[in-house]
Amino acid sequence: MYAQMVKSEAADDSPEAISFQARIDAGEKIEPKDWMPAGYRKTLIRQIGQHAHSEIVGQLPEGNWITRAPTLERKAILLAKVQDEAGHGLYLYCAAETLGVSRDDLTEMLLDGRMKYSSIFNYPTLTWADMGAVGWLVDGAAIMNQVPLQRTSYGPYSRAMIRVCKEESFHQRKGFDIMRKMSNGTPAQKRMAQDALNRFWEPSLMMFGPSDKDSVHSAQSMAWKIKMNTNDELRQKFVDQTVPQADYLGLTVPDETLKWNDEKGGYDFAEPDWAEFYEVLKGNGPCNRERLAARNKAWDDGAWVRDGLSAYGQKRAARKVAAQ
Ligand code: FAQ
Repeated sequence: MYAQMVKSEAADDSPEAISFQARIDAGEKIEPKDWMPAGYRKTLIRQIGQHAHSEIVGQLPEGNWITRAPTLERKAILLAKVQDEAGHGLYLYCAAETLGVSRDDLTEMLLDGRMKYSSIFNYPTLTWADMGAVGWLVDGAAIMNQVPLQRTSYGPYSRAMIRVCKEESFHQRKGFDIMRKMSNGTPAQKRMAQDALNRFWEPSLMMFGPSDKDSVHSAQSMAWKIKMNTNDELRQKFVDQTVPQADYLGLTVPDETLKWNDEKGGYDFAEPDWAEFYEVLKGNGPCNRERLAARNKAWDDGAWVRDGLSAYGQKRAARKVAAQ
């Protein structure tokens, strides 16, 4: 149904497409029942779907530490944070559904590898300090990307982002608080914090996507205001925001080339290892298999709930017909 719907839309130089672009240029929001080019719909489904999957798979690295949090308070906070991520996934699946794709279709595309999720979640969380690094760096990068997306052209996506960003800000502060505690703790705790920063720095830079010269979708997505900034612009902003925070913690960003550049008003920094990034995207990261196995198991284990709900729905519908 989804493929059919995408094909049936008018060509890009049609009068509909021209007035659509004029609406985008004027800063209007596009709503689900409005006409939209096939490519716009397809790009949104890809991006919102990938974003939703990232929130859901993103529960796994932190979920790994719920049973081992050092105090009851830390456990309660982590539990709430992981639940928030599940909620973000649900808002985003709902936003994608307004484009005519079902949540089941999206999930199946994730499980059989047709859809991606963020590369960052294919890295393991080895110590408690990683809970700090994930909140500080991963949620920090997510916010950097998502704050501009509050102004994205598609109404349901933009509204989902407003809510998500409020919660992500809390997550980032919670992560920073763990890093602060550990950096000011015993020498062993400080070493753990530094080690977490060392391991999560480059993967966090990769979250913004390939460099602009290699980004496939940026130009068109920005013309449609699906994306508001390029990948490199956001990566630069993230580095500029995060380096002083690392300094405050007394930690060292693992990049010997890192240097303030007065002329550009930002840091010069080393590009992450793009060969590693593409390997992770191909499914060869440290935890890709484990993450997909966990999602497949959850999907299979939940089959009885979905079956029960659809049987109940059918029964109610049959009763309504009988009563008419
Ligand atoms: N990982 O042409 P571009 C979070 C793919 S939320 C995997 O530049 P685009 C919250 C890309 O899909 C994190 N794949 O693509 C949280 C494309 O492949 P395709 C998720 C990546 O779409 C925190 C190809 O490379 N956030 O973390 C990645 O214009 C803590 C070419 O790239 C979002 O999804 C990557 N890092 O720009 C949860 C935000 N980068 O589809 C739990 C919305 C690129 O053609 C715990 N998304 N690719 O096969 C976006 O802003 C964009 O989609 C980008 C990529 C910036 C991610």
